Amino acid sequence: MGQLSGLVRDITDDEIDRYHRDGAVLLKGVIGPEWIEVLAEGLEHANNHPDGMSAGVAEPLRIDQFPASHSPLLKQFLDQSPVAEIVGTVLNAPVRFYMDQMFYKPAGKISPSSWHQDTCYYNVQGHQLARAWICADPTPRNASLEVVRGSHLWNVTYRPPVGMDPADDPEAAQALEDDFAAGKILIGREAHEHWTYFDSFLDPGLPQLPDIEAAKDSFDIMGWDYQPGDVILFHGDILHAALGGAELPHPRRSHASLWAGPDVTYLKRRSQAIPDPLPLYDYTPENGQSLGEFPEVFPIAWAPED
Ligand SMILES: O=C(O)CCC(=O)C(=O)O
Repeated sequence: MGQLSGLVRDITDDEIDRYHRDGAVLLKGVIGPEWIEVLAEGLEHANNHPDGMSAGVAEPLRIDQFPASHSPLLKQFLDQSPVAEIVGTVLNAPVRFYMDQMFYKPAGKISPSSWHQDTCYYNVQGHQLARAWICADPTPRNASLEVVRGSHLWNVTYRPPVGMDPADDPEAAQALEDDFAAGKILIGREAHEHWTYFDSFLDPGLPQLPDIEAAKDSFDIMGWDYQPGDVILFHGDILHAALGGAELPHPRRSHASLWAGPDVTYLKRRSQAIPDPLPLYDYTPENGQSLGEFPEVFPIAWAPED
């Protein structure tokens, strides 16, 4: 493995403007090949060491929550690669790491990831939630990410398309409603031991996602051919998906990390589908508290120079 480099090139003002205007931008060639080797090995390690949060959503797709917590090379990637700097440069703000995910799609017919927003799955909100999507493998547009341009500014939180439907189990749903009304968070610490997407509550109070796939021409969709070293940076509220069905001779191994700028605050959501970061369960965060109030859990990962 060669020497580990910093940011390969500067992020341009035009790229920063496009992120804020469109809600997503492809940053071409910003991460060096030696970091992609670290990423690839880190993803292989996570894939070979499933834990209680490695949900086989629909085999052979593997999605891991917080994979860097059990893959030392992924942790190194998050701590030392230029990812935090890239996010902080685009936000022009200090950034804190919130969580990461692995989407491991084996060679052959690539599974889709259906349309969704990210932030409605988590107990956080803010305009400065940004997601860095980085793939260890070349990925043509028909297997990489697509987004609905500008949907980060629609000011709507859609219902995540996962979870227990209250219509199927009204009693269990009422118990969850009661817990929520009593100020409890719905997904506890134990979820880090055993968790699936279907443990959450399909919040009927949130609007259902539009059927984007069925009416694709009605939406302004952006997507990109992706090469390792690129970063697709997108806003936490943007609608996005990955197409399925493309045949690839190699796996399509992606890592997505979620980063928070200063305006990001804690928010208990009925639609929470992903557990809070494990160390946060040692605290009792209240709605509206800034993540910066928990510096042991969310230290500043990168900050612009004054
Ligand atoms: O890589 C994928 O297939 C999906 C990624 C995604 O939905 C995300 O990072 O939020």
